[in-house]
Amino acid sequence: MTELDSISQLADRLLAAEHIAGSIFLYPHVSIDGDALGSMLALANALGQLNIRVRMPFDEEISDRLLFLPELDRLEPFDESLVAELASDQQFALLVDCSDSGRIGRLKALSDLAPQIGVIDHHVSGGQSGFLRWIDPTAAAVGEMVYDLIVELEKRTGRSLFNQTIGVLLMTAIVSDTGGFAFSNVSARTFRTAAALMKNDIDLRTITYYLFDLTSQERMRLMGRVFTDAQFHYRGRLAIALVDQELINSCGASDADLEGVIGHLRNVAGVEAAFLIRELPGQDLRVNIRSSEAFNAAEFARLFGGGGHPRAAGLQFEPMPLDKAAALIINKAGEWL
Ligand SMILES: [Mn+2]
Repeated sequence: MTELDSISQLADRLLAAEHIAGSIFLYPHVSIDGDALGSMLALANALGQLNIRVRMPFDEEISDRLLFLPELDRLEPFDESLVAELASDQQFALLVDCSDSGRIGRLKALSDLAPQIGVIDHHVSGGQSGFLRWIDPTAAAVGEMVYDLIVELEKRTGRSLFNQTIGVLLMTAIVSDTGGFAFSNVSARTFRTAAALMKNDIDLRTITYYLFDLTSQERMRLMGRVFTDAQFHYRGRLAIALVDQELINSCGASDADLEGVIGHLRNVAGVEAAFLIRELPGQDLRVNIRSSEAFNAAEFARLFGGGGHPRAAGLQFEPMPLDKAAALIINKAGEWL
């Protein structure tokens, strides 16, 4: 099936919803990000303008970085006790930014009951959920695909659907998945889509501030301590930072405040592999790895039962002193560098 067929069939199904009892349910992946949330809410806004009923049961805490988004009040708090009642109103389930209902958490119990399932996603690999699958790995974000889908809906209905709300939501989706137009997934299409969205009077700086720059005193203190104490080995080719719960607590910070730390370690000139070893609240240790092309982080992680991508991977250790875990990592990595 070609791209054109996929988008066309999905548009057909969405527009048919008006004449079928019940609502369309949208499902983002767990650990929701700006792309999944922005794309989902934008599509819901467009469909709402066409009198197509959309519901978004929601089962997560939204990160501070996404609380600036419009239309968050359209999300419905989900509880397993609501499954039967919600299912009776569900005519179509659409997975957004994921292609496997195994990635939507507890909501799978509800999506499994849908008479039909569809998928809109840009990840290469993934599961096989859904009979209507539109997967475009060339899209930097699902936000680009939802933009095309809304254009298609405009063509078919003769209605004008883009507005500032959709603009902010889709721009957030794209900015989020491209690191602010900085990653290698950015294409000419990404900029064409962004240029079209900008016509809706978008405040790009507000989006980038919340997504990337917003910080807190606690997080700033924690990062200061972590960077000050980071160790470098093998003439600066390996960077490693250790974080225990006591350090996090003494800064008044939380585990989530370590987001981004590992990227900074990897960015240090000369570093080929960076490791962040943190103690989790249950005393297990989590190791995040970021590397340059010279060091395959996923293969390294697999040595210890972990996994991931070639340049970003992770593994977990049973409770043990941080120093001991660091020695294991440093010694093994030394054989690779
Ligand atoms: Mn995405």
